[in-house]
Amino acid sequence: GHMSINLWFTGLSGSGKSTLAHAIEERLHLMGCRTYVFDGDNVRHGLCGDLGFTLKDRSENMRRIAEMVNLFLDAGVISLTAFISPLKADRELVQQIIGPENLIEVYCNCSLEICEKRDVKGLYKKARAGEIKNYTGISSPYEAPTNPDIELDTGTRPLRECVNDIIKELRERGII
Ligand code: GGZ
Repeated sequence: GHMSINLWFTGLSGSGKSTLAHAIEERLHLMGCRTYVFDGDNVRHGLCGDLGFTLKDRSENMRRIAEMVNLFLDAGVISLTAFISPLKADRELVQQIIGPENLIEVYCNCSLEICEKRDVKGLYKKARAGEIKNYTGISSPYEAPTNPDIELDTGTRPLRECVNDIIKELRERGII
Protein backbone atom coordinates (compact mmCIF):
# COMPACT_ATOMS: atom_id res chain seq x y z
CA GLY A 1 0.00 0.00 0.00
CA HIS A 2 0.92 3.67 -0.09
CA MET A 3 -0.14 6.94 1.50
CA SER A 4 -2.11 9.59 -0.33
CA ILE A 5 -0.50 12.90 -1.26
CA ASN A 6 -0.87 15.70 -3.78
CA LEU A 7 1.97 16.77 -6.03
CA TRP A 8 1.16 20.37 -7.02
CA PHE A 9 3.15 21.43 -10.06
CA THR A 10 3.48 25.11 -10.90
CA GLY A 11 5.27 26.75 -13.82
CA LEU A 12 4.80 28.53 -17.11
CA SER A 13 2.86 27.09 -20.02
CA GLY A 14 5.28 24.75 -21.77
CA SER A 15 7.51 24.30 -18.72
CA GLY A 16 6.81 20.56 -18.70
CA LYS A 17 4.32 20.19 -15.84
CA SER A 18 1.94 17.75 -17.55
CA THR A 19 4.74 15.78 -19.19
CA LEU A 20 6.48 15.40 -15.85
CA ALA A 21 3.26 14.50 -14.03
CA HIS A 22 2.44 11.77 -16.55
CA ALA A 23 5.99 10.39 -16.45
CA ILE A 24 5.86 10.20 -12.65
CA GLU A 25 2.45 8.55 -12.86
CA GLU A 26 3.88 5.89 -15.15
CA ARG A 27 6.64 5.10 -12.63
CA LEU A 28 4.16 5.03 -9.75
CA HIS A 29 1.90 2.63 -11.66
CA LEU A 30 4.83 0.22 -12.03
CA MET A 31 4.98 0.21 -8.21
CA GLY A 32 1.25 -0.45 -7.95
CA CYS A 33 0.26 3.03 -6.77
CA ARG A 34 -3.14 4.52 -7.47
CA THR A 35 -2.76 7.92 -9.09
CA TYR A 36 -4.62 10.58 -11.02
CA VAL A 37 -3.27 13.46 -13.12
CA PHE A 38 -5.28 16.66 -13.38
CA ASP A 39 -4.35 19.29 -15.94
CA GLY A 40 -5.98 21.84 -18.19
CA ASP A 41 -6.78 19.13 -20.72
CA ASN A 42 -9.16 17.24 -18.42
CA VAL A 43 -10.36 20.03 -16.12
CA ARG A 44 -10.84 23.12 -18.24
CA HIS A 45 -13.40 21.48 -20.54
CA GLY A 46 -15.68 20.04 -17.87
CA LEU A 47 -15.37 20.99 -14.19
CA CYS A 48 -13.93 24.42 -15.02
CA GLY A 49 -15.40 24.82 -18.50
CA ASP A 50 -17.02 28.08 -17.48
CA LEU A 51 -13.68 29.69 -16.57
CA GLY A 52 -11.30 31.72 -18.69
CA PHE A 53 -7.88 33.21 -17.98
CA THR A 54 -8.54 36.40 -16.06
CA LEU A 55 -6.78 36.34 -12.68
CA LYS A 56 -10.18 35.96 -11.03
CA ASP A 57 -11.03 32.90 -13.13
CA ARG A 58 -7.60 31.35 -12.59
CA SER A 59 -8.08 31.81 -8.87
CA GLU A 60 -11.46 30.00 -9.01
CA ASN A 61 -9.81 27.30 -11.13
CA MET A 62 -7.25 26.74 -8.35
CA ARG A 63 -9.91 26.65 -5.65
CA ARG A 64 -12.02 24.01 -7.40
CA ILE A 65 -9.00 21.86 -8.16
CA ALA A 66 -7.86 22.07 -4.53
CA GLU A 67 -11.29 20.90 -3.34
CA MET A 68 -11.09 18.05 -5.86
CA VAL A 69 -7.65 17.11 -4.54
CA ASN A 70 -9.16 16.77 -1.06
CA LEU A 71 -11.65 14.20 -2.35
CA PHE A 72 -8.82 12.23 -3.93
CA LEU A 73 -6.80 12.40 -0.70
CA ASP A 74 -9.86 10.90 1.00
CA ALA A 75 -9.89 8.14 -1.60
CA GLY A 76 -6.25 7.26 -0.87
CA VAL A 77 -5.02 8.33 -4.27
CA ILE A 78 -1.79 10.12 -5.19
CA SER A 79 -3.02 13.11 -7.22
CA LEU A 80 -0.76 15.08 -9.52
CA THR A 81 -2.05 18.53 -10.46
CA ALA A 82 -0.40 20.36 -13.35
CA PHE A 83 -1.68 23.94 -13.58
CA ILE A 84 0.23 27.15 -14.15
CA SER A 85 -1.05 28.47 -10.78
CA PRO A 86 0.62 31.82 -11.43
CA LEU A 87 -0.18 33.74 -8.25
CA LYS A 88 1.44 33.29 -4.86
CA ALA A 89 -1.77 34.21 -3.08
CA ASP A 90 -3.69 31.50 -4.94
CA ARG A 91 -1.04 28.87 -4.20
CA GLU A 92 -1.26 29.86 -0.53
CA LEU A 93 -5.03 29.41 -0.63
CA VAL A 94 -4.51 25.99 -2.20
CA GLN A 95 -2.16 25.08 0.67
CA GLN A 96 -4.83 26.15 3.16
CA ILE A 97 -7.56 24.11 1.47
CA ILE A 98 -5.49 20.97 1.03
CA GLY A 99 -3.37 21.33 4.17
CA PRO A 100 0.38 21.88 3.82
CA GLU A 101 1.14 18.38 5.10
CA ASN A 102 -0.85 16.79 2.25
CA LEU A 103 0.84 18.62 -0.59
CA ILE A 104 4.26 18.79 -2.18
CA GLU A 105 4.76 21.96 -4.23
CA VAL A 106 6.94 21.33 -7.28
CA TYR A 107 8.22 24.33 -9.18
CA CYS A 108 8.94 23.49 -12.81
CA ASN A 109 11.51 26.19 -13.42
CA CYS A 110 11.94 26.71 -17.15
CA SER A 111 12.79 30.08 -18.65
CA LEU A 112 10.18 31.90 -20.70
CA GLU A 113 12.68 31.84 -23.54
CA ILE A 114 12.74 28.04 -23.62
CA CYS A 115 8.96 27.72 -23.12
CA GLU A 116 8.43 30.11 -25.99
CA LYS A 117 10.89 28.26 -28.19
CA ARG A 118 9.03 25.00 -27.54
CA ASP A 119 5.63 26.58 -28.18
CA VAL A 120 4.02 23.16 -28.54
CA LYS A 121 0.53 24.52 -29.21
CA GLY A 122 1.57 27.75 -30.96
CA LEU A 123 -0.10 29.79 -28.21
CA TYR A 124 2.92 31.97 -27.38
CA LYS A 125 3.07 33.06 -31.01
CA LYS A 126 -0.60 33.98 -30.88
CA ALA A 127 -0.10 35.78 -27.56
CA ARG A 128 2.79 37.81 -29.01
CA ALA A 129 0.59 38.70 -31.96
CA GLY A 130 -2.11 39.89 -29.55
CA GLU A 131 -4.53 37.18 -30.68
CA ILE A 132 -4.71 35.75 -27.14
CA LYS A 133 -5.15 38.12 -24.22
CA ASN A 134 -3.86 37.61 -20.67
CA TYR A 135 -1.25 35.04 -21.64
CA THR A 136 0.96 34.00 -18.74
CA GLY A 137 4.49 35.34 -19.11
CA ILE A 138 3.50 37.63 -21.97
CA SER A 139 0.55 39.70 -20.84
CA SER A 140 -0.35 38.12 -17.50
CA PRO A 141 1.95 37.65 -14.48
CA TYR A 142 3.74 34.54 -13.24
CA GLU A 143 5.01 34.81 -9.68
CA ALA A 144 7.73 32.21 -9.19
CA PRO A 145 7.62 30.37 -5.86
CA THR A 146 10.36 31.50 -3.47
CA ASN A 147 10.23 28.44 -1.24
CA PRO A 148 8.86 25.42 -3.14
CA ASP A 149 9.27 21.93 -1.67
CA ILE A 150 11.05 20.88 -4.85
CA GLU A 151 12.44 22.99 -7.68
CA LEU A 152 13.28 21.27 -10.95
CA ASP A 153 15.16 22.70 -13.89
CA THR A 154 12.73 21.35 -16.47
CA GLY A 155 14.23 23.51 -19.19
CA THR A 156 17.55 21.71 -19.44
CA ARG A 157 17.51 18.62 -17.21
CA PRO A 158 16.45 15.28 -18.70
CA LEU A 159 12.91 14.19 -17.83
CA ARG A 160 14.14 10.92 -16.28
CA GLU A 161 16.28 12.82 -13.73
CA CYS A 162 13.37 15.05 -12.76
CA VAL A 163 11.16 11.99 -12.29
CA ASN A 164 13.86 10.38 -10.12
CA ASP A 165 14.01 13.44 -7.84
CA ILE A 166 10.28 13.24 -7.16
CA ILE A 167 10.26 9.49 -6.61
CA LYS A 168 13.14 9.92 -4.15
CA GLU A 169 11.23 12.61 -2.26
CA LEU A 170 8.13 10.37 -2.06
CA ARG A 171 10.29 7.55 -0.68
CA GLU A 172 11.98 9.80 1.88
CA ARG A 173 8.60 11.00 3.09
CA GLY A 174 7.38 7.42 3.44
CA ILE A 175 4.56 7.96 0.95
CA ILE A 176 5.60 5.02 -1.24
C1 GGZ B 1 -2.04 30.80 -20.07
C2 GGZ B 1 -3.38 29.60 -21.52
C3 GGZ B 1 -4.05 30.78 -21.85
C4 GGZ B 1 -3.66 31.98 -21.24
C5 GGZ B 1 -4.94 29.17 -22.99
N1 GGZ B 1 -2.65 31.95 -20.35
O1 GGZ B 1 0.40 25.02 -22.76
P1 GGZ B 1 -1.01 24.67 -22.44
O2 GGZ B 1 -2.00 25.71 -23.07
O3 GGZ B 1 -1.49 23.31 -22.63
O4 GGZ B 1 -1.20 25.12 -20.96
C6 GGZ B 1 -1.87 26.36 -20.83
C7 GGZ B 1 -3.19 26.14 -20.15
C8 GGZ B 1 -3.16 26.84 -18.80
O5 GGZ B 1 -4.28 26.50 -18.04
P2 GGZ B 1 -4.19 26.38 -16.45
O6 GGZ B 1 -5.52 25.90 -15.97
O7 GGZ B 1 -3.00 25.56 -16.07
O8 GGZ B 1 -3.93 27.90 -16.01
S1 GGZ B 1 -4.09 28.52 -14.55
O9 GGZ B 1 -3.40 27.65 -13.59
O10 GGZ B 1 -3.45 29.85 -14.64
O11 GGZ B 1 -5.53 28.63 -14.26
C9 GGZ B 1 -2.21 26.83 -22.25
C10 GGZ B 1 -3.68 27.16 -22.21
O12 GGZ B 1 -4.20 26.67 -20.97
N2 GGZ B 1 -3.96 28.60 -22.23
N3 GGZ B 1 -5.02 30.47 -22.77
N4 GGZ B 1 -4.25 33.16 -21.53
N5 GGZ B 1 -2.36 29.61 -20.63
